Amino acid sequence: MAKQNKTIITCAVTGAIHTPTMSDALPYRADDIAGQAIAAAEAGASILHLHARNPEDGSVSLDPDHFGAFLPRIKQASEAVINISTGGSLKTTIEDRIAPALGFSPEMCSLNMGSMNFSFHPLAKRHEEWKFDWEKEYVANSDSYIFRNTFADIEKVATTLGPHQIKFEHECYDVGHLYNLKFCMDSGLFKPPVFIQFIFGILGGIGPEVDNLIFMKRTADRLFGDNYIWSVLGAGGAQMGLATTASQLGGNVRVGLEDSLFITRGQLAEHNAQQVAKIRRIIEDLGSQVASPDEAREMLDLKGSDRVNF
Ligand code: KMH
Ligand code: ZN
Repeated sequence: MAKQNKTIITCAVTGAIHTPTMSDALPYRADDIAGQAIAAAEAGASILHLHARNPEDGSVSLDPDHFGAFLPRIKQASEAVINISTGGSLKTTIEDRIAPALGFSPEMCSLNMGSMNFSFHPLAKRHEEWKFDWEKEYVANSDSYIFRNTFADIEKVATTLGPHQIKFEHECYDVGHLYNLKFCMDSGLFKPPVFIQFIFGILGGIGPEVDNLIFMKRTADRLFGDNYIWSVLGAGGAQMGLATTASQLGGNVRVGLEDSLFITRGQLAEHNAQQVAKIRRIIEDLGSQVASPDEAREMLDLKGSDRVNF
């Protein structure tokens, strides 16, 4: 891995897994997404990973107008790097998934590095009453969902968005995804240093054990040498523990309500910034420093916020 002195905190503000019934804190209106994103940046997040939601019912949206309702406000109020998801949701094509990043040309966007089961159906059993009609079916039906990210899809994202100097957050949910990334790099699709998000604890991906984190990192060291920068996302209850371990091993971290609705076992987070403040406190208490947005830009070789399209 590339040597680094400071820790980048990414905050993933709302995502496409959780639904409004699961937590009142999950933002889905533009005001709330913008407000929580700005507060997360003030608390120490240098990258904001963003999905859009339909403001009427909180369902996942790829409508550029829904992104356009919060992106300029966040940019105006914060220096943070904006990263737009290309993950989509249960029923979206790769073209729909690319469209928001293509239109807004952010400094970063996500790129999922393999097809897989991606399920959160067990969450459907936790609630009797739902705030909105779509929620229960959306969550329950994720047991039949294949998260499609074929080599052709990956190439399409790379060749459509790469020319806009958008840096990818390579989402790797299992060790095979690192080999997919290596293959793509060897084919010339991505330039080093690549930014790899090691993801643990999604049902369908590798589990959230420290052994697996070490395994992923060792494998990435072998495949990419100094040509990569890494970060860790632990889903659900694994969030803070794995982020702490990653930061101690010289990696970067991702928190946010997309990945976990909790601040500690059994207690819902009040907002995204609470999770950012907690991991920042841990990182600093253990003797490291968090990277500012401009330091993150330098580490990741980003194009700069003056070259986005919002
Ligand atoms: N929801 C995370 C586990 C994306 O947006 O492209 C992974 C993610 C995918 O953030
Ligand atoms: Zn995401």
